[in-house]
Amino acid sequence: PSARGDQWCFRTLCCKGPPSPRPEYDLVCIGLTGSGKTSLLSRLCSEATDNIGPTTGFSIKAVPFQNAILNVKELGGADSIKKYWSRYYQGSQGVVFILDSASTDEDLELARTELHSALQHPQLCTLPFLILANHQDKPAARTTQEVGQPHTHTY
Ligand SMILES: Nc1nc2c(ncn2[C@@H]2O[C@H](COP(=O)(O)OP(=O)(O)OP(=O)(O)O)[C@@H](O)[C@H]2O)c(=O)[nH]1
Ligand SMILES: [Mg+2]
Repeated sequence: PSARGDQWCFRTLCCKGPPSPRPEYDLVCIGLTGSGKTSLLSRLCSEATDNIGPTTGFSIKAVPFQNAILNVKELGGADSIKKYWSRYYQGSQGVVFILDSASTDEDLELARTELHSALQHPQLCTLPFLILANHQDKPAARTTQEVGQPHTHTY
């Protein structure tokens, strides 16, 4: 190999420097049980989404994007866990709230109540807030506009 080639190899292997670090942000992900929090985060991490069970407690995933890494803390949505959500809000820099757009009206109202208390929580109320209307593939799914409408009872 020529001296030039050696030099090229050396430069390529040694002089490239570390990849520029991506900024990291800490997010909290909430929503009723079954809304699809773990499924969504697993998909974003290119992990298998079959055999996902309800999250007991919380789970943290580092979700890589081109310009940033989001460290997302999912809080399980079961009733026994939901009541402790606010204990895990501290340090969050953003919020993702997942809705099941195909749920019953009753569950959607329950989700609305939880969403409103999260939006009003002192540790969350100033943060960027994403509300994701999930389960859009189901025939019964409400559109994002319908999800946003206040529920009207029809008798
Ligand atoms: N059809 C459909 N099914 C979904 C979707 N998202 C999640 N699921 C299914 O819904 C079920 C519950 O999903 P999870 O991701 O465990 O829900 P979760 O919000 O993490 O639930 P908890 O951890 O109990 O709070 C699983 O069987 C998923 O396969 C979706 O967009 N469409
Ligand atoms: Mg989960």
